[in-house]
Amino acid sequence: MIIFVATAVEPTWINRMSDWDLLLTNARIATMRDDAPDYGVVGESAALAINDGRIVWIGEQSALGNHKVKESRSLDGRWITPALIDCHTHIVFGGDRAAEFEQRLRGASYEEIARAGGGIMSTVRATRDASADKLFSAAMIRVQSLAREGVATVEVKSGYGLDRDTEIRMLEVARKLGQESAVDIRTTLLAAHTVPPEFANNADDYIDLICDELLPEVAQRKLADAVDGYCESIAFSGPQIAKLFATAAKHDLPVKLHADQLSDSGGAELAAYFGALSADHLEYTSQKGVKALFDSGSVAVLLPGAFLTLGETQLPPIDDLRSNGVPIAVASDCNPGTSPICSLRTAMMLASRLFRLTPEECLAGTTRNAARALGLLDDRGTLEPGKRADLAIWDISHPRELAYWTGTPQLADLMIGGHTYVP
Ligand code: DI6
Ligand code: FE
Repeated sequence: MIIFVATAVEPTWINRMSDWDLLLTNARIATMRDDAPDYGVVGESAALAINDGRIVWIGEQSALGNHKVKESRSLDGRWITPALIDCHTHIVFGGDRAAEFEQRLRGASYEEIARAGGGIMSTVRATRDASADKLFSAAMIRVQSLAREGVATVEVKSGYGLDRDTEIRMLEVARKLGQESAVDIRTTLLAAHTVPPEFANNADDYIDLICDELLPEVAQRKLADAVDGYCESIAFSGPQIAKLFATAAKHDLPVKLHADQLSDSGGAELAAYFGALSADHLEYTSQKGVKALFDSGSVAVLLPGAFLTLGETQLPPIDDLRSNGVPIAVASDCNPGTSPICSLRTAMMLASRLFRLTPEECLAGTTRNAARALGLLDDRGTLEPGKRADLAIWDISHPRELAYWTGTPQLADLMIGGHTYVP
């Protein structure tokens, strides 16, 4: 279909060489650009044009010039935001931990369960026992659930294998999730999630195995986009993580860190020292850690699902992060132990209820800052000409509703790379 849209003013940015594939009109648009106030809202009635999967024009409809478009669609006043990005998940795993959930409700602590051989290790056993097909089909259901809420990019960590074969299998399954759905899956090697039983009291040797064998293989086969670790007294020490990160750098892999979740272990400083994309959790991060994150440009990824599930009372240093200008992201941390929450909208709601992030901070945290936490801000996370046309189209009257409601089917359309995706 060829439609000629004729209006008075020439737009400032036009792809003059080609026609446009799709023009969305009569929209409200929240660009979420950080150089614009108030959600980066564009006028009262706005339009957005897409060509070759990229945004080519955004502006007030009255500024739209004459263009040949293959298809034009009126959004009847619906809102467009950047598609959401879940920048921290563990959605590939075997089994579940519902029985532990009951034990915890009866009074057992996370640490007690872990020391009795449950906790992460029970998921490690179930994951080692699961076939790739089984891991894939269970994880695909989680990807689809996230996409039904407007999520177009999901980061997926390994870390429930803790041996060469299972860690590789988890990453292969994660890569396949990306191949078999339009959702973009970014994979992270988290072999340093906890010390496996085979290396009990010998965490150094396990780190050596990761650095000498697993990480080089993963890098060579391009199975991971980043490397993560868990810096905590129950997992790995600062020097052990430093060795891991130095090895990641040698293989040109960016790093991120589970930092200061249960105690101030200097995780934020360590992440910053290595120029990490992000430091995640941060409940116990000090002011020094916050300053270090600002200096390194790392994103603070807040995970209110784990905070809630663990019954944590120590809040991350939100005011310090804000006043120091550290970009804040929000993610689901979906995992069977500490955040059985496969819903980014729920994480947004929890971030505002538990951490008092404003709805705008929650949306920036699942778009612009989540993209930055994955090293993807040049490509997505805000609505700007040149960026990938990953759009969430909502039946809402204002984007503040996105951190307010949960469980309501407000997503009218999810576009990934310029194409509607129905999960
Ligand atoms: N921090 C967490 O909250 C999860 N991993 C991590 O490093 C816990 C994972 C689990 O309990 O299965
Ligand atoms: Fe996590």
